[in-house]
Amino acid sequence: MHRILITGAAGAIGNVLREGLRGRYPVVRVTDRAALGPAQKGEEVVEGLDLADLAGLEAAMKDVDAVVHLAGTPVEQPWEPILANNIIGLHNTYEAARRQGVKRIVFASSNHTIGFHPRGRHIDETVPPRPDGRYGVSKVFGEAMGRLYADKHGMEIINLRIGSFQPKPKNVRMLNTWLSHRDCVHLVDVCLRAAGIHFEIIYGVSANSRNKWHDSLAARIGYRPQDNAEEYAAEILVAMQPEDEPLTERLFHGGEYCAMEFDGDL
Ligand code: 15L
Repeated sequence: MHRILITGAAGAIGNVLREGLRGRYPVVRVTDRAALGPAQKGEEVVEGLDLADLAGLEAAMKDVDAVVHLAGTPVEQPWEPILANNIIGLHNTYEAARRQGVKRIVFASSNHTIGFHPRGRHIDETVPPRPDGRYGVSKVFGEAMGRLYADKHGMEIINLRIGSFQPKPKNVRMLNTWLSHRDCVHLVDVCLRAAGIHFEIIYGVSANSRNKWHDSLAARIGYRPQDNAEEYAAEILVAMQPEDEPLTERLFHGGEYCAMEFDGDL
């Protein structure tokens, strides 16, 4: 792996990965439509790149071995930005990568692809999607695009269903779903280096005692998370007991995303 590209490098996860992966690969190219600051040693910077710009994306993918695709709308939003960034922009990203012969994409998918699965149950990567909003639907679309480009074009795709990427867990749900910064860097690093990849789904979560998401690949490719949300349990549970969580949030893996605009039956 000589040159990797991180899209959305100015975002929350992007910043941490930019910092954490620097020096681990000969060249780390970073893109974003926002400002990225000066290139550090071993970096190439492409600023002002919008996902609508297929030609620009193609240029940014030249001589790239693997893409970590973070760019897009990262939260629940109205349909228009999700359509532009996570549907059309996602397609442009895959298409640009294919045209430039990029071998691997590590895609920032989300736990909101499976948000409406009941939280009482442990789940793995084979459960059917149950998105909890437009954002979740767009991530299911992103995973399906990866499936197509793996099967039709032989690209190597890993979808990371990221949990709650935070410096530390902030509420009861995150005792299950937290992904620490250093575990995230380590996870993306092992995904970039893993051998024998075709199309995979991994849950992006730390070594939380209360974790309910399991996949068969992460440990096999060397993911050894170091952080456990349980260290913060006492401080979180002083502020809020599990039974104080709103019902819609307590019942489903997607938490507050399930509660948004909810008018279904429980
Ligand atoms: C995500 O995918 C979102 O980007 C973030 O805003 C959180 O909602 C996170 O998941 C989570 O589930 O905690």
